[in-house]
Amino acid sequence: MNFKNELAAWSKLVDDALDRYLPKADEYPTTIHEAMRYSIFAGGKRLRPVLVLASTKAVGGSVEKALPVACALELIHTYSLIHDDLPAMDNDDFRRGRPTNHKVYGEAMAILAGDALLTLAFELIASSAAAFSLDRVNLVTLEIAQASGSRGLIGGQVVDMLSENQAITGDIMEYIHRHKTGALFRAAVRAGAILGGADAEQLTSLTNYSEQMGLAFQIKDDLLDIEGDEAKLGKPVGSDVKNQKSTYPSLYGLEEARRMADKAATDACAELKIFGPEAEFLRSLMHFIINRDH
Ligand code: GRG
Repeated sequence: MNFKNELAAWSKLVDDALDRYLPKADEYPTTIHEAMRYSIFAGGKRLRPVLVLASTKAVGGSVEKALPVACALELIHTYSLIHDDLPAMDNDDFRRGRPTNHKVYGEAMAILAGDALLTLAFELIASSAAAFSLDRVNLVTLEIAQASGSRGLIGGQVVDMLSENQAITGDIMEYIHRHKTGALFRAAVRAGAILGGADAEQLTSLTNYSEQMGLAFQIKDDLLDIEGDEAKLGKPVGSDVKNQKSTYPSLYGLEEARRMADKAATDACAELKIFGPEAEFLRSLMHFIINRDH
């Protein structure tokens, strides 16, 4: 199967599993279940769950058995987006081309929908004990809890909020991205590897892959933002780099940011050399991320 078809097949596997794991929209109390489903099925790329599955496959694990943990990562990612969009945070009206959760269900319900998704994520991880040893489930729980907390995703969000409207150093920007974006990618890859029974060398290589991949993803995200904004304004790409908030292109310039993204992607793939064809999907995923247009 080629990469695009495999990505579509795994995304469908994840979507179907999410549909099974989430309470149905008509289950009482219906509003919260509708609100949870509204954001989960809003057209996300499913990168984090697919990373869990690809990583487990790379070390010879079972994709089917890893599905609850894969879905848990998507639930946590979606909760963070719902909360990030709230008026107290980014105050966004649209996400994935649709009105944000709080615009449809109100602020209180959006907060609760995010809370419920985060809680369900850990319920799903715990339910994996039926398919894996308790040791592995315990390690995966630790991994995902740490990546989601104040030393991970939430820490990144806090530093981002506190840095708003300030000139920040490259180190602070790196902290923000490593935590806000990188932590969940890293946890996804490591969780898949742990579930699949990775040895120490495999786990180290996959961890390094995930960190370089997260960096490449973030720089690409910054580049897409500039290209999108400037296309809308009819300006040549890169003309407004100095007026942007702190991003890789604004701190390092457009050309250097592109070079950094390419280097991170190359370094990510180099980490996969100890794996055989089972890691082909991870290599292609890196290329997909670095070449994506949204
Ligand atoms: C509120 C705890 C809390 C955290 C919020 C996720 C987040 C932290 C903020 C959203 C803004 C942002 C740009 C975050 C960086 C991570 C990122 C690029 C998210 C988008 O990920 P994609 O492209 O999204 O995988 P889809 O929609 O495809 O799932």
